Amino acid sequence: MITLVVLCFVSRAASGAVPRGLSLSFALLMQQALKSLLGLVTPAIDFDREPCLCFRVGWAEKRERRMAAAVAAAQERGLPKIDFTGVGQADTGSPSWEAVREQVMQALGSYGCFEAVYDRVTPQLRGSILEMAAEELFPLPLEAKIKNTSDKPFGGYLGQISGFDYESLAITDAPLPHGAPRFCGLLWPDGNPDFCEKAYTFSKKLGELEEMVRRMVLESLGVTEYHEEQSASIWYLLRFSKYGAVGDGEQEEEGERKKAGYMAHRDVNTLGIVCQLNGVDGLEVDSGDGQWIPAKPSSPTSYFVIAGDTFRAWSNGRVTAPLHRVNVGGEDTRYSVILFSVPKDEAVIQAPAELVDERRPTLFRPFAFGEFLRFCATEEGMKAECKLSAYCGRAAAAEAAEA
Ligand SMILES: O=C(O)CCC(=O)C(=O)O
Repeated sequence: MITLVVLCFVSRAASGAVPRGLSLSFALLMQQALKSLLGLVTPAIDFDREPCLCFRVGWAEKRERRMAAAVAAAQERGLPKIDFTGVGQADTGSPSWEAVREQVMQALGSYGCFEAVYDRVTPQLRGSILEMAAEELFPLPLEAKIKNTSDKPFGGYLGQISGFDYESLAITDAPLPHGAPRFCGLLWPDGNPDFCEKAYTFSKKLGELEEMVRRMVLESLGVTEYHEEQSASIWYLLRFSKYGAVGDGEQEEEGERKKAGYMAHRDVNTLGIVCQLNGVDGLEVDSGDGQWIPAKPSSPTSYFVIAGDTFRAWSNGRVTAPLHRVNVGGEDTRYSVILFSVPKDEAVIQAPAELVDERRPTLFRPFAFGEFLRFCATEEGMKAECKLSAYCGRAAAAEAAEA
């Protein structure tokens, strides 16, 4: 959810076709974003200002080599990898907990993301989740899938976007006993008890990882006393996503190969735990210096933990919320499932006094999460490069105070 992002895809949008159901300016914006995602628009640095035409070839080659070297360096560097094996919620204070905690804070402070090796979800359970998603959930008729509705923006079924081969369904309160039965009861006449039970166990285990990570951050920042209050203000959403296979040459349009993915975005919630279900890579995270680092799971027990805007605001910028995207262009369908921790609408996101001082003044004005979410769904919010800064960054806060 709550990754207020528009799915992208494609040569279609990049070549000018406007997805139905979107306003023209928003569609143009999307095209721009898509073109940039697909490398069709030159980035901010104006590489096109060549010094002299006769040096063009050498200059372009040098530029390509420089860029290739930067990409290779980012790929080599990879994302931090943290092993949670043997570390559970009951281990708070143990040396192994503290060692993992240090790495978690370091990773979320610099990248806002890391690969977690977490063996509490067995590869068998993970395999069943893939099987159920690919063979039972996504093949359901559209009439069934659209019953997955929500009163929150981006909280239910997403799909049927012209030219974008992407679909997604979400279980609200998945780690609670009522979440999966409510979802399954709407989609299958018999409530699919097997799906229900597995989705519940899976999200409960991921919820435990989410809670550990959040606790470690609060401990590192010396504000553990807020953990319970923060946990009470959060709910969980489990989102299944399917990125259609791009197919072979037959689907090429005007010589351009179709691509599928999710354009670069920051999540707005607290944390997201991404599980790439099949072996189709595509998730990439901005290194902070303009390079995209591929998030390739290194084991069948790997997950990517990604911090969202809310955690960034609450920690007064100690936690980074990274730009990330999904870049899929191959012949295989990609399946992923993500557990998001989402603040309740009425939760007020405000950095604790302990995290604010003269040297580190508050970066964002306090905001009610539901209001922020609604802003993100407006055209202004969609356009904003950084939604959090646009909504409640210090400049925005100063303007609001003056008005
Ligand atoms: O499917 C994925 O791997 C990640 C999708 C994503 O970035 C999101 O839903 O926010």
